[in-house]
Amino acid sequence: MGKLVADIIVETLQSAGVKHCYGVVGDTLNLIARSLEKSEIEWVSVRHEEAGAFAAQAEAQVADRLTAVAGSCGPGSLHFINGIFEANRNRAPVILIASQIIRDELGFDFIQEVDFKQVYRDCSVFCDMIHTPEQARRKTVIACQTALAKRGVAVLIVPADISASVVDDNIPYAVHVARPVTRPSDADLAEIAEILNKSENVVLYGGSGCQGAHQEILSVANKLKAPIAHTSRAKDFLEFDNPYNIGMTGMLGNEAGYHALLDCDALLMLGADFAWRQFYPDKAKIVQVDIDPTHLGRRHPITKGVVGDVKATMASLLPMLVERTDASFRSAYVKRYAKYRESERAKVAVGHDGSIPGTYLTQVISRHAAKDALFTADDGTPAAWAYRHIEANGQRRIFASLLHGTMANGMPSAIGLQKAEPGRQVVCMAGDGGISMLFGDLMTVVQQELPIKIAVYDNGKLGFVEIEQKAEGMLDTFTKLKNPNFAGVARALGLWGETVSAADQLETAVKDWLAQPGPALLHVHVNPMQLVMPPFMQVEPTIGMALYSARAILHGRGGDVWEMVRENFL
Ligand SMILES: Cc1ncc(C[n+]2csc(CCOP(=O)(O)OP(=O)(O)O)c2C)c(N)n1
Ligand SMILES: [Mg+2]
Repeated sequence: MGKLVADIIVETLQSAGVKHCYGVVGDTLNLIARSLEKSEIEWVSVRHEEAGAFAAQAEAQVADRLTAVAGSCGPGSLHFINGIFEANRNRAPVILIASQIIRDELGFDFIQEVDFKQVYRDCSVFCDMIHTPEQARRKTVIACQTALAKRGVAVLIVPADISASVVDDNIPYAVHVARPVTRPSDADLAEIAEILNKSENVVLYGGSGCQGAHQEILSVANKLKAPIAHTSRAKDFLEFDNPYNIGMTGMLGNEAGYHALLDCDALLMLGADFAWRQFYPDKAKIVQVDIDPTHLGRRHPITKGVVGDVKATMASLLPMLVERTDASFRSAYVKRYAKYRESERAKVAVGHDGSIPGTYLTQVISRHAAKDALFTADDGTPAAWAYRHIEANGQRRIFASLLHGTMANGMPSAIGLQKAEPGRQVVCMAGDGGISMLFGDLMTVVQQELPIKIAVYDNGKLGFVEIEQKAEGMLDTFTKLKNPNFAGVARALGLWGETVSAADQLETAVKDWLAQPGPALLHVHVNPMQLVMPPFMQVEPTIGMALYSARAILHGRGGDVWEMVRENFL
């Protein structure tokens, strides 16, 4: 008996593990929507498709399962693009069903015609159209399988006449996902062991590939008496229960991690593809372990690169390493890191005049949030504060746009996390710029009855960009934001909403906010002059700040300079 292609597509998505499909319905998608309604997949209506893509990629990451988004033809499926870039860069298995105008009109600039294959080619691991009704099942299977196996976005373009076709569907194509354990050859392992055994001071440097390998990494660090530095993305996996931790490197990092990498003789990179080349050592031998062979040596020249899962590779390497007794190099950096943490803690306090620095707000949130809370943070100062001031414990997770670096990721990602984990506390740290960008999807939070807790870090500006401009010696340009009372807007939309401006009221406000049973938005006026300091005072930013100060004073804005100095240096 014949089967409707729309049903075949949805059935295949369901068998591949899809639980939610985020999107906005319309014309060419309507038949698929009807099939979805009959299926076990839950449809989540969003207000802007971009928000749906952010949500899907967050769900895909936290639940480690294929998650779907679907759009109508033309603008509908085009709107996902920024979230699709985010998903693909985060290696999140997401499938976009991009519905298309009928085949007969393709190629004639028909109304709403968009060549999705061109548009999505650079941000997907699979991008193809179902050309005939007969190939519907096979192509949907291979799209799902590619997203899961290559870990990224599959874009499946589905012309409306194909969804509406009925075909004989009796060939049992099905999604197969293999999860092999990969480790380097014995010869490769022997070579790595020799480099590490012969080096004096070794540092381990972990990236997001360290997920699930905590114990094996600590065993290697113990044997080599090596400190462990990590990227921001690896914070969730390496900061907790780790006496050898020396924190993050990079612009968000600290000086212990930064200097250890520059001072070591051998660097063992584990599942790290950190992009900024200036943070790599020039004189040390670098050994890189990565599951993706294309990552080996692509950021900085390396001595030896091997392919493997971090967990399996460390377990195989351990017996080949010579146990050391001298832990003085490691102790020096662990102490340096402890000193940095202490001084950071001392610095994080109520601002002058009782104002609320973003760092202080983040510490209060960290103190009161659940032990297994899921955090999202908008690109901008909220992401910087999240990675520096949310305490990791092995259960908490932080989701920020570290690879794509997009604004507005926070609140929509929180939607996906809460859909995936209805029982967990989900906290979004939003910028005033970030939240405004996809503001409409606060209505999705309400419509879906998701008890997400949103804190808006309202500094009245595009703060991070203003810091960049100041570091370049510029006066702030086009960064001001004229904001509404976000709490009032939240209440009008159906969320709980409160505003807080004084530091002495913050603790109570945060507790009230987190205790709300439903969606809640805390609007916090944060100190607008707080800077994100790099782990070292680079020469360029220092000169830049001096130039900015000189220009600001010349423009009669000496008060701004004084406030910036007072909030950050005094
Ligand atoms: C979609 C997008 N547009 C622009 C930028 C450039 N950008 C990076 S951070 C930022 C400012 C963010 O402002 P806000 O959300 O208010 O956070 P703040 O840094 O002020 O705390 C901008 C404009 C970007 N990363 N993504
Ligand atoms: Mg801002």
